[in-house]
Amino acid sequence: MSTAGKVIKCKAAVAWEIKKPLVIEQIEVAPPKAHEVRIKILATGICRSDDHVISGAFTVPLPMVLGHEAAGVVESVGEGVTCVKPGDHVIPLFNPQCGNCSSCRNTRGNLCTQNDLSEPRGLMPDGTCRFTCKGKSLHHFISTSSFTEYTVVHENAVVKIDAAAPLEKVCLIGCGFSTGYGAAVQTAKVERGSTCAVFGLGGVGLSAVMGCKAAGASRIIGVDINKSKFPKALEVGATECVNPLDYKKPISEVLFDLTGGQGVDYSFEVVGRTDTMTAALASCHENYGISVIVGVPPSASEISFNPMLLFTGRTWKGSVFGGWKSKNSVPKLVSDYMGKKFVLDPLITHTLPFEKINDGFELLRTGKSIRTVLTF
Ligand code: COD
Ligand code: ZN
Repeated sequence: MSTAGKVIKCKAAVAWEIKKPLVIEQIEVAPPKAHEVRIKILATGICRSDDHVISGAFTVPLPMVLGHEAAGVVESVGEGVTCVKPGDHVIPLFNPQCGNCSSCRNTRGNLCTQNDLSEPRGLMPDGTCRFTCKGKSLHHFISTSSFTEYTVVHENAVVKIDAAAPLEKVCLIGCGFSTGYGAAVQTAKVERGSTCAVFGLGGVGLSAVMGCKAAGASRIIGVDINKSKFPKALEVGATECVNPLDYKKPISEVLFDLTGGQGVDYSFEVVGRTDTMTAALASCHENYGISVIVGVPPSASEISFNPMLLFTGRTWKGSVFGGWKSKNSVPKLVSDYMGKKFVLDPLITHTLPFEKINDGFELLRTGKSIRTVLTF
């Protein structure tokens, strides 16, 4: 029996309050309005940003259905939707691509003004919600909300992918993988034969390592204070790893020593700390070095640094969603995965049934997992 046009009752993990576990509830999901798409979610990763909401570090309106790194199948579409149809395999896009705003129109831009990241309202673009639970409206998370069996997104925040792609793997292309990989191949545009340093070897940092490797870097130095991260980094492409805690001198000097006094061509900050941001900048070549900030800094933090670091010619840039225009790039990244241009398996350390979502968060908080994928 078709569910199109009807309210769907299903399971979702609801964030009612910060610093509390998510609660599996039965919720009602309204049908998609014009230019909206209702998706049956089949796999979703747990990302650090979801946990930032629960810990209170990322302020959003509650109650909310979190989750944003996902893949699923279109259940039904609202009036006027032409980009997808029921049955299509899709990835929701936390960074939409409307095609009309200044960022979408600029060849170098990718942070669509329709995003709900910078000042989260937790609503559909028309200002309303599609989820209710116990008579209360639940907010949407960064244009996606995937910790639910069904979600509704705007057509600008979803893209069709190859139906043959394994959803429980390619869901990572919805956030973590693309963020790190794109920082290297898209934002920094790492050149063949170059030397790179990646600060922070979590899931996003490992994806940056993979991007440096795919771009043909000949040396990729992993930097992390937790040496248990090194074997996996070496497995996905790092050529060596260093632990700043093993040295008395600043890590930037260590990296200069390792590169014959030159510094690295490209450095990536994938930790989210201001001290590692300046250390990564200082580690790259004084003239043509490029340093990319991928980690989200603590809110309201500031950096003071010696402007000579930039005066000599270094470039310091940031990267959101790996610099990719989401609608254009996500299907291509899925094809590249299918064409074995990169792997995702090393990033997926745990797969759990959706009901075990809070266990998945615990694995993330205790540093035991890289990515946990929840299946429905
Ligand atoms: N020096 C070196 N490494 C360090 C240091 C330090 N001082 N401190 C911690 N680390 C290491 C940790 O040991 C850990 O291995 C790594 O840094 C961080 O890894 P994780 O697992 O905490 O984090 P990731 O890889 O999941 O990445 C999270 C980011 C920190 C990059 C976070 O900012 C993020 O998720 N960024 C993506 C931004 C984004 O686009 N968000 C929007 C939607 S998600
Ligand atoms: Zn994410």
